[in-house]
Amino acid sequence: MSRTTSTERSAMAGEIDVVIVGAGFGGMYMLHRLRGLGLSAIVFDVASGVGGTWYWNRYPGARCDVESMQYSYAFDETLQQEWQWSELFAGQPEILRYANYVADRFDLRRDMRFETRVTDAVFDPATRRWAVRTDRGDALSARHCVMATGCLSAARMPDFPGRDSFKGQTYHTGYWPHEGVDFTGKRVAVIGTGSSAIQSIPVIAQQAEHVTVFQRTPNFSIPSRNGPMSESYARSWKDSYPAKRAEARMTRNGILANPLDKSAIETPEAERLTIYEQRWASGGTTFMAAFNDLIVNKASNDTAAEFVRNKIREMVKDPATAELLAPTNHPIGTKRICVDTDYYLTYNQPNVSLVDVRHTPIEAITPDGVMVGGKEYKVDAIVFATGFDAMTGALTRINIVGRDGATLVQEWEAGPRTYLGLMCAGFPNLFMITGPGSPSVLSNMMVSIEQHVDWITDCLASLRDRQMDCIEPTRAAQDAWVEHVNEVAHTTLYPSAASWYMGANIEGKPRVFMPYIGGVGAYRQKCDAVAAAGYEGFVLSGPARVAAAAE
Ligand code: NA7
Repeated sequence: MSRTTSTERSAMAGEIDVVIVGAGFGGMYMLHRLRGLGLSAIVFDVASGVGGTWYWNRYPGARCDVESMQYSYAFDETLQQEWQWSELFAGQPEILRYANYVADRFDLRRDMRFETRVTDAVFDPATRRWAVRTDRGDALSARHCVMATGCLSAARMPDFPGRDSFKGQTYHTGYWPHEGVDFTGKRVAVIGTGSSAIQSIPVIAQQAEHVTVFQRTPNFSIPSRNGPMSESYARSWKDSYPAKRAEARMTRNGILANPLDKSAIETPEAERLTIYEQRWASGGTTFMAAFNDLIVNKASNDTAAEFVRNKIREMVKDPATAELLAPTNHPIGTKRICVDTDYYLTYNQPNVSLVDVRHTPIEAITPDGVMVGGKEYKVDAIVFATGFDAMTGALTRINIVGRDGATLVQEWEAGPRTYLGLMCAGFPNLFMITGPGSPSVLSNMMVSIEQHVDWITDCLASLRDRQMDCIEPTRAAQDAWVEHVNEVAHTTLYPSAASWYMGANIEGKPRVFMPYIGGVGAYRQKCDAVAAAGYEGFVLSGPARVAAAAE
């Protein structure tokens, strides 16, 4: 006998409490919490399975740069006790297995519709509902929409002249073929040197006959020191998970990193170098927690940047290649710092070469390769490791039309504007998970996702208790928050880099620092205070009030 759930019955009737867009970690947990409230909810995703970012980014070497013991759900004690990570930093296949395990464990798939793209979400002020359409012809009426669309999910492919003329295979790291790629005996071009390239190049170079890397901007990368997860290390976390998770939630970026509360520049050089050496030896992004002022004081930052540049010079045998790989055009950490396994050492291999395309940009893709400065680099395959339309791209690709008929694209013409990165004025009942204006990509995404989902769940429960069904931020609250986000960003060195945090990787995208840098701890307190004050900065309304207004 087949069971008909409340969500299925609602969906058949075309009306549903919540449409969730995205079946990554945000959408999965959101669905779980909404079920707990007894609401009907349905999740749509273009992918054929759960996992979001980890569904798509299957490129060789794809790995999380946050430690496995910290990059995992904390909402269920049994789950966090029973799941066993095999490595200190989990690779993409293992994280995807984890996502699938969670989906099975909480029976999430029955309310998920895969291979379905949400194309439109249009708010109807008369009914206070969202009309949601998909590319499969679904038409639903939802009270609320939750955009769990991910921050790095809209892949960006530069429009090089002649791109379609290339006779070999092309790949984007963010859309890697599920069956994998065998580069044995192939000449491979990799365009880009961001995190995806830095992780994939050493692995591709183990197989390929030759790898030519086209670098426009070198990035700082720290060795991950990845290795097998020992039973005792996992135990040290699991024995005190609740306390450790609670502590992580109040940190700056949601990661326990033993930050040193000391200025780099005020520390004597010998001691400073010892501290950097210790951080380098332990590896990972927590390198930036070596001192407390690396991201606010240029002189301090310079000491860390020079330390890493010297490491690159030590590791890379050819001095010219080493200098090309040593970043000098942005302070360390102001572009997302990378974490690697043998990235710099790979350039010592005879089958790996580096081409500088900063001063002489890529002119064209030819049928046989890549043309730079009149020279054609002949290759059999091209890997585009060229990044994403970060933070806003996945949202603006959906036709989202708000209360007054304006689209989200129009509202965000001069840069994204949100209240708390959670909602946008003019778009009632539309929530974003880790939206611009929240700590999002500057944090351990799991911590931020859980905080947003919990806040949204409490908000919907509170609306129901008050017999309200509509919530929207005021423009004044939104303006004040946007101003605060900018103000805090400009107390740091972040805006000095042409990063995807600033929208700088997309032609024509406004240069606005998008994530909130005040820290996940301070941010959580702010969100909680807003809720405790009766959703300060939001307007709550319900059927009675709307009916009265219409009379
Ligand atoms: P990133 O970090 O945005 O890197 C993209 C790379 O592609 C970067 O090196 C770019 O150089 C390069 N790029 C982009 N367009 C071009 C053109 N036209 N010519 C040459 N090079 C180009 O994306 P990733 O996927 O590596 O990483 C994204 C995040 O995922 C990462 O930060 C982690 O959080 C996980 P540029 O710097 O723009 O000069």
